[in-house]
Amino acid sequence: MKVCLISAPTANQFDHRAVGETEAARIMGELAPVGILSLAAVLEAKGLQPEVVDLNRVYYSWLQDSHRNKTDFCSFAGDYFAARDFDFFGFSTVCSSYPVTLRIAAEVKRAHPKSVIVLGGPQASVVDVSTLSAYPWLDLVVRGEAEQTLPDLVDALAGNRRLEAIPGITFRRDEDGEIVRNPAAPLVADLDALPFPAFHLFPDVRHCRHFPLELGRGCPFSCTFCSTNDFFRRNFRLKSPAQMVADMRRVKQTYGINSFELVHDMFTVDRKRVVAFCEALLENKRKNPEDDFIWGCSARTDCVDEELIELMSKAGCRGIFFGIETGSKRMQKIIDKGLELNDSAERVRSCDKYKINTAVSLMAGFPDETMDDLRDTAAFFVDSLRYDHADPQLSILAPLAGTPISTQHKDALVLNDDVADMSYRGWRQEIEDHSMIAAHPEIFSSFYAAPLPHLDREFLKELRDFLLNGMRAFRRLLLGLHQDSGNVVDVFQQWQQWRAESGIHFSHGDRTVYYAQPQFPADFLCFVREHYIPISKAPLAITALADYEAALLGGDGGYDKEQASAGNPNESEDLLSPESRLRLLPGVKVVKLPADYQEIVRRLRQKGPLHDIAEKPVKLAVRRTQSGPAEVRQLTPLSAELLDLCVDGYTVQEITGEFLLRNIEIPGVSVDKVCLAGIEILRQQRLLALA
Ligand code: B12
Ligand code: SF4
Repeated sequence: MKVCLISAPTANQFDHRAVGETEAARIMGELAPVGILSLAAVLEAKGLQPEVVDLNRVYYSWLQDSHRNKTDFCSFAGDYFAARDFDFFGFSTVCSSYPVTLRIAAEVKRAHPKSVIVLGGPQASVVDVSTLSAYPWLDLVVRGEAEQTLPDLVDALAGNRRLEAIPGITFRRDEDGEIVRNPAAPLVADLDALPFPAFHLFPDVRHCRHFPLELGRGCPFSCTFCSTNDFFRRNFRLKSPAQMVADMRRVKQTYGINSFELVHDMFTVDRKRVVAFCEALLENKRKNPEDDFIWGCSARTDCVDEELIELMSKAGCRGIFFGIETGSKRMQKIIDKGLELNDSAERVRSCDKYKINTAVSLMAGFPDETMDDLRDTAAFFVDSLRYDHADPQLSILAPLAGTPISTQHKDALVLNDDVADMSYRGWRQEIEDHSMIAAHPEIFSSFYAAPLPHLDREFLKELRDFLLNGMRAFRRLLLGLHQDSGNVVDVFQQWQQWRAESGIHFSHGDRTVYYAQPQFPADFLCFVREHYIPISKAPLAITALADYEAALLGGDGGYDKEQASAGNPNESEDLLSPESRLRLLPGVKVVKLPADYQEIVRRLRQKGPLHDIAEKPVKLAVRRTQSGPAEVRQLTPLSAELLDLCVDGYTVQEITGEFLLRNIEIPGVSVDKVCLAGIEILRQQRLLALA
């Protein structure tokens, strides 16, 4: 039997910008479909030769081609499969791209009517019966983990067994068209016994920066919005530390990659096993110092402590995804997450201390949520900005099929253009997808929004856009405003009123576009200066923060020499002569502020008062980096004088002369020595270069 396994399309990174082949290969590599590669390895072990098709790659080819050829993606994919002959087409499914996956499956059935069309993965598994009932071109759904089911199914389809005898499948019976749901298949008890996933069938994986490797399955908790706990039947399993280390070494040897995204929804359930894993990694590194593995994982804040975080950091952990979900104590109980929020904030701080980046994942739009709950979530979001290694995220609840929350509200789900996150953050929707979604809320519930009796939906969506884009454009100012006002939502409401009065309006569709564009931070800074600072309790601190952000955004308050020559990368080794002329390095700006920026940042980090920040003009050197936060250095008065003179194009000799004229001196040190030493320090700090 010729088997083709097809990944669910999940790459939306290509939608809004041109992405070259190298970056595209990296993106697709990092989205490697671990589930079907595991299945492909199991089939290979049984002597079959399955093929794997990555729909992300087909999508990328379509985008490259679409300027010349005006077909839609679905027909393009249909043509792609029409030219390939298989007996078995197995589609992996995820909620966000389920409609387009089903439409592509229809094209495949049209081109290969005798083939069997099979679905698997987290979405089809929970809407198996309704999907088969609604779409006659589909033959079968494999529910849940499929390493044991798939080989049996292939055997049955080859005529060696009856479908009724295969646990874990739902199928359309040939004789009468009836949909039959067999009992569930057993879980894979020993994950170590699975073969290494067939990454050799997925060439893009070699371009990964972070290689996806499965660490385990199943989470014992029961959050009401989560689908994955039920999917793996709350049965927590981990691969053994020895197996994980062996898999990581194998990746390093085969692909030369030592950074890993370890796939598990909730790795840290069992502290002892996390310790054992970290110790195995440290032991491996002692034996093989070249194995400098770094990795990221998912955890709950109540299943880690500072000591464990320190050990994880030593063992190479560089990123943790924390699902905090809501900043409201009340909502924590309602959604059965049950986190103690002060502890959660402490864990984010501990990770910052050990330089572990944290995704602080929050959600809003729960049916029971009130304005007070939303304020608490917004506060948790902004509070986490005080830690440089924290990356807060805010999504609007998408009720996933089969979850308690979507079942409870199934008759009150709301459909409009961009209600739930899935509609625009998930994979691109076509008109045809919209009609499928509208016709079958029970199958596509994640494209709907939950009812919000206590909140204004438009307010929530705009707040979300405001926070996400505000954090990117003016992180510390946002934190300062939150701290000064008591809650960022109050500032947001004032901003909403100001922008309406200032004639900044947008229709629903344009809101997200407006917030993502540079016009938003520019308008917002006007708001802060015109409206907020006059009523602020800490006008000086807020002015300093606003001036700093304005300078970074390219507004007033700073000067840079990006037009300066890029300079020689080894230039700090070149000797200075009296005739040497200096320039700011590209990307460096000098910003003048009315108050001590370092002190303001220190107080923001410690939630200290801002109102008594005193007037103290300072200068900062800021270097913008390509990614990540800008590097900031508050300049000593001497360095500030030197930089000023360098920016004005003076030679070392002229600078010395100016110093003499301005009476700048350090007792006991000659002026030329002060100048030379100061300039050397600025060069080592990579602020200055020889012109
Ligand atoms: C890694 C991951 C991602 C990665 C990308 C993964 C990729 N390859 O593209 C990223 C971070 C990008 C991502 C994004 C999203 N994700 Co995600 N993700 C995961 C995660 C954590 C691991 C997936 C994995 O590798 N699992 C391990 C393998 C072994 O399991 P598996 O994939 O389920 O495969 C097994 C079975 O399903 C089955 N199977 C799978 N395919 C097939 C096909 C056939 C033919 C057969 C027979 C069987 C079969 O057999 C496999 C082996 O047993 C899962 C949660 C989880 N633990 O699975 C969520 C999960 C898949 N994601 C989910 C969601 C909701 C999303 C987002 C929509 C979130 C969002 N709002 O942005 C986005 C969608 C992105 C998009 N643009 O469409 C949900 C899906 C729920 C659903 N009903 O579909 C999950 C289950 C988590 C959850 N919250 O419940 N995700
Ligand atoms: S802890 Fe995470 S994985 Fe576990 S049920 Fe809750 S949301 Fe799902």
